This record gives sequence, structure tokens and C-alpha cells, in this order.
Amino acid sequence: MIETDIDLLKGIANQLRIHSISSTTAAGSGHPTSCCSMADLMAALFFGHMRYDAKNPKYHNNDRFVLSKGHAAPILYAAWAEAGLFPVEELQKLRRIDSDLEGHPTPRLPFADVATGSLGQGLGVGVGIALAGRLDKLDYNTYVLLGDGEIAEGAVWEAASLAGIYKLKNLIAIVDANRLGQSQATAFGHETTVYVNRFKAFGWRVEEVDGHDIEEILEVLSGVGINDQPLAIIAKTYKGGGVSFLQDKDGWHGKPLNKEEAAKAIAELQPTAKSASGVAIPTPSALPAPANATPSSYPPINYKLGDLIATREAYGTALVRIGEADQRIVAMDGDTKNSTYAEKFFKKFPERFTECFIAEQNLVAVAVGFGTRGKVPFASTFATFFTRAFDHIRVAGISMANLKLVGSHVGVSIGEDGPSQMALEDLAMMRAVAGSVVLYPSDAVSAEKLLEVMASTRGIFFLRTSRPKTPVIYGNDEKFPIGGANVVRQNAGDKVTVVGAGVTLHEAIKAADALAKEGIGITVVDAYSIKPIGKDVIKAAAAKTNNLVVTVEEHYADGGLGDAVAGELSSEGVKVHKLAVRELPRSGKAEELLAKFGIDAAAIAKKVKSLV
Ligand SMILES: Cc1ncc(C[n+]2csc(CCOP(=O)(O)OP(=O)(O)O)c2C)c(N)n1
Ligand SMILES: [Mg+2]
Repeated sequence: MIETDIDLLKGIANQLRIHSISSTTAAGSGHPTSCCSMADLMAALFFGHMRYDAKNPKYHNNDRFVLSKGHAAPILYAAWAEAGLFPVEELQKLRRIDSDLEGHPTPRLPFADVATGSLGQGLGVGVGIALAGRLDKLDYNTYVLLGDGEIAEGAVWEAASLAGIYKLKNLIAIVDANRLGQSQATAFGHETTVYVNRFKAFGWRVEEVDGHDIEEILEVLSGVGINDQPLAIIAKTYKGGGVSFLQDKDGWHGKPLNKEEAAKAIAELQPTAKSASGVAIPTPSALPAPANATPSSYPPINYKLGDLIATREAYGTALVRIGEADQRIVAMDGDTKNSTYAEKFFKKFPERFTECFIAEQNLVAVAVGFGTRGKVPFASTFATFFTRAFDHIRVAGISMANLKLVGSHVGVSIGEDGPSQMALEDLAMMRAVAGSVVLYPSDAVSAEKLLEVMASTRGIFFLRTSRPKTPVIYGNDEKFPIGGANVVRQNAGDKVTVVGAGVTLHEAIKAADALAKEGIGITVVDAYSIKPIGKDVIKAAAAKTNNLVVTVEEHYADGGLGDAVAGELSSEGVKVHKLAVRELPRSGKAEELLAKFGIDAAAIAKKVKSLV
């Protein structure tokens, strides 16, 4: 790099500082000092190192940049504006309702692969993006910029660990070690050796730099990929760096400058600031784009009515069947693949499977990362363990991610392992996620067909699978549209409509048989689509049973199937009675537990009799 180039980059860094300050002052809110500390890093990355097509941020072999400390969004926007993607004047619309330049980045913007702002999530997404690059034989690198306060998050170290294990030489973490967090100094301040040692312990190559010395930053960046380890760059910086009255000062986090302060800061920066227009940004190499095509159909299935197969096992079978036809499918699991049956896919397509080990937040983040690269990621573990990744799943909603979660071992029917392994809150959690679809098969056919729906429809899906074997009740050609439900028993004169899903559907069918012997008819509905709930089918069935509905579910009473049905239909005059798990469960045999917690065939029959 020649001397004038360094001067130019220093000038661009100041230009980025000016944009960050002026746009947050115009917005009246935001985090200018968090931008200033990383301005030199951004100038070096965006205008001296990264290879990308600035006019086409989605180009398949562009280097990827994830701003994990999403509150520094203004400088990300400034970098893309300076790179020529949109006019710099737009930056003044920061945080306005008529602009996509939101307070924190979201994929409403073409250069933001994921939403960030909930700290600690970017590195895991970066791991997924880097793994996808490796799978697709592309040579882009993935750069993730993190705050020093941010790296107290455990999820960062879940990601660091996996990157070390898989030797992701195409992944670079850059820590903006500006000493300060939000309300006080970070735990380690400028003792950067703490971070160096931590990343080293996770198998990373680590470089320390003065984060305001562009020459030094470029020097270290020139070593990206020199060995087979991921690279962590610990950049010692000052919060508010470059502005005399902000630099390294407490009390400036998340505060815009007032007009006078902004004018003063800009007057300091302006003399050396330089526009980036005309800077030659290195171009990515022209490797072919991955196919990532959607198949027109999937191979057929062939089950017999009455076959006994757990839906979790059908999931594994389906993933292999669909994965044969659909190269976009990738899978990952958190060391439960022999229980979730993701192992079937792992054995067939090891290169498309990522073992994420017991780190569920990172499991979700990795899947989200793959999803941004045109893959269709299926992440599986026990359904209950997804609850510890709820924030990641919630943010995946903001990211409008293409994410398929498959949770097994739901409800009390898992039996002897006891309550710590039972998913009893997962439906409530997954129903609450923006834009989610929640599916719940009861037999192998519905599990297979719902998986086809998941693979071929973009968005966040959750499939809930069960541990016990259940009989096949559907023909191989049955269809399971999102938002549908199936009437599986119905006779003229039925008194009550019973809505079940998964194991409880089979209990409802048994209850129907038992009640029929006593001359009481019930309609049984399979609510395989929990969100959106199959409201039209349930409403029509209820209309024929005096609007009396009993729901029965392997879930706590709050937020599950019963609430989904009541939420849609109580305003339509339907009376919904919920059978759900209402006490803390315990170990025992599946049948004993279904009986004890009032959700087996006998409990359903008893409830129906109390209503007729
Ligand atoms: C998970 C999470 N917890 C808390 C916050 C609130 N918050 C936003 S920025 C911040 C401080 C971040 O400090 P650091 O990572 O050092 O970033 P800096 O602004 O210093 O660059 C906090 C606590 C958040 N956004 N996400
Ligand atoms: Mg900090």
C-alpha cells in the first residue's frame, strides 16, 4: 500500500465518522461514539481490503461483512453509501419510518444478511456463512465485527469454539476493543491479552493491532487465510476515537451529539476527511454460483396404513429423501442426531451436515447463516433445548430468515427421562416468533409431507416431532397445506369436536372408539398446522357439534394448541375446553404420564361426557 493510499483511507475513516455523527444528530438518537472507534477498521476493510461488488451487495462471491455490534449501524450505512450503493444524502434519513436505514441493521437493506443488535449473535451467523462458502467452493471471506463488551456473551464463544474445531480459515473476527461498554467500562478494559488468550484457547490465530493505525490493520488483514485457522483481530481502539472531546470518555454511549457539539466534532474531522468516490474496491474472483435450484418435485413416499413409526424417525427418512432431490438442503444438530434421526441425513450426506455439538444458540445461528447463502437449513435437537436459543430465533424472525427448526421429544410421552427433557413450552415460544409457521405431524405420512412443505416454502418453520411410535393414518397422497387441519373422524350426530395433534390425536381417536361404544359420537380433528391454525376446518367441524370443542395437547396450558384454537375461534362463538399439562410432570411410562396429566383417551372421554 503506497503512502497516499493510507492517507486516503485515513481521510475516508474521518468521512465515515462525520456521516455517523451527522446522521445520528439528525435522527436525535443513535450511537456515534461506537461508530467512531471502528472507523479506521471500516475504512481499511471496505476501501482497502475486502473484495466485493459495491453495486451488487448480493453477488454470490462477495466477501461478507456482519456487523455483530449492530448499534454501530450508522457507520455501516456510511460505508455502503461511500462505496456508491446509494447517495450519501440518504444517510440523513437514519432511523426514520420512511427509510430502511433503521436503528440497527436488518435485511430490508440488501447488504445486511441478518438483523443484528441483540449482541452476541453475529459470529455464529458468520460461522454458518463461512461453512456455506466452503461447501459451495467459493473463496469469499466472512468478516464479523464485534464489540468488546459484546464478547462477554456466551454465544460468541459457542461460535468461536466451532470455528476453531472446523478450522474456518475464511472467517475473521474483529474485536473493537474500545474499553467501554454501555453503562461502564468492560470487565477487562484495555487488557487485550485476555481476549487474545481466549480466542487462542478456542483454536484461533490471533493478531493484536492498534485499531486506529490503518497501516497496521491492513498489514494484519493481508495475512487472512495464511494458515488453516480462523483469524481474530483484537483492535485496541478508543470509543469516540478521532474526536478530542469524545475520545475515551465515559457517559457517551448511545448519545447523539447536539447540533453545536456535532458542528464542533465535524470541524475537527473535516480538514482531513476524504470522500471514497473513485476508490477502486478489489473485485471478487469469478467462481461459479452454486446451483441452489428448487426441485419441481420430490421422490414419492410409500407407507402402509397402520405402520408404526415415530414422527421423529420419519423426519430423518424424509430429510434424506428430500435432500436427494434438493441440493439446497443442509442439516445441523446439537449432538442429538441419533435421537432426532438427523443422523440419517448425516450418514448419507456428511458434507452437507454440520455437527454443532451441545451449543443450541450457535446451532440456530449457524443455520441462519447457511440460510443467507441460499441453503435450506434444517436444525434439530430436542424441542425443549431450542428454548435456550429463543433470542436467536426471535432475531431470525427480524432477519426474515429461511430457517427450519425440528424439535423432537415433545411432551410427557417421552416418559422416563423426566421433565427436564420434555418440551412443554415450545409451541408458545415458536408461535410468538414473527412470521413463524408451526407444524405438528401425528404420523409418518404427515411428517414427510410437512417436511416437503418446509423445504419448498421460504421462512421460519418449526416442526414438532414425537418420541413414541404412532400408526400411519394417512394415505401416501394426502396433502397438508399450511393453515389446514384434517377431520379424521366425523359422523352425523357427533356431540363434541376434539382437536388433537401428534400423540394426542391418537388418544382422541381411541376416545372416539370408546365413546362410540357408549353411543356418544365425537368428531376428531388433526391440527397438524398449529400456526396458522386450521381455523376454517375446526370452525366447520365445531359448527356441527353445537360449537363445543375440546383441545388436547402435550404442552402446558399456556400458549399451545388450545390457545391457538381459542384465540381464533372464541370470537366466533366456539367454546373451547383445554386439556393440557397443568402440573409439573415427572418420570414414568408414557401411558402412565398421559393418564396422570389428564391428556389420554380416558381423560378425553371423561371431558366429553361432562359436556354432553
Ligand atoms: C444481548 C444484548 N444485551 C444488551 C444490549 C444493550 N446494549 C447495546 S450496546 C451495549 C454496550 C455494548 O458495548 P460494546 O460491545 O463494547 O460496544 P461499543 O459500543 O463499546 O462498541 C449494550 C449493553 C444489547 N443490545 N444486546
Ligand atoms: Mg466497547
